[in-house]
Amino acid sequence: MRAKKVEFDVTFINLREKPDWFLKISPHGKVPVLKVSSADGEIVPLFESSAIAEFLDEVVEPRLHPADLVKRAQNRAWTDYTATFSNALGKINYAKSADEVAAGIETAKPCVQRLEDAIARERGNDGPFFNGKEMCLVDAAYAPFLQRFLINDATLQTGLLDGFPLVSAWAKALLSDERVTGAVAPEFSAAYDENMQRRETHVAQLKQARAAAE
Ligand SMILES: N[C@@H](CCC(=O)N[C@@H](CS)C(=O)NCC(=O)O)C(=O)O
Repeated sequence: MRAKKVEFDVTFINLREKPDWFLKISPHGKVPVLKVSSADGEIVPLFESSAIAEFLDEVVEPRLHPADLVKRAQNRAWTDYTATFSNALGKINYAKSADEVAAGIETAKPCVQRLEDAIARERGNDGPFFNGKEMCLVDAAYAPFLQRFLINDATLQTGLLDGFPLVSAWAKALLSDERVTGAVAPEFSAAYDENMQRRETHVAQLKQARAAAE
């Protein structure tokens, strides 16, 4: 919505204490949910980020999906791949020991390699976004996962992205863009750190040890 300059109201919720109004409108109790007006003026909740993004792309100009049908299908396929990608990065983010982090890095490498290959093969320009100069729906799909990984990587320093210059530059472009950084609650970084502590992750242990040593 920020990329399309749509005016909207956003309510951030605590996922550990989901409000009743939210549970009433979210079919599977997950975020995001977008309330929109249907053709007959009824307010209906849309859910699942991909479905929401596709809907917005159909109703609000400019189109972020490529005009070319094959390219569009390829983009949708890479958006689907976020499930595998986020799963792999989750193994690093939620690792409870240095050994688990190291194993997570090994699991993530082939996933990042696939993205690196896709950009090298399919983009045909210097970016900085997945398709080129303009942000697209694939960018919107990957940004949250890259954002969370990079918050932790500032501490973990896995070097995971170092071997993948295209993905690395892509992540940098996304995380220096206000449409991405402005999409989370102002207290996001602190709340994310607290989540890491609650889950007793290795990254939280490292942060605590460093803070204690300072
Ligand atoms: N495939 C869904 C996943 C939504 C999802 O997993 N949301 C998470 C946060 S990123 C959530 O609401 N979790 C709360 C819960 O499962 O209770 C999408 O992309 O919209």
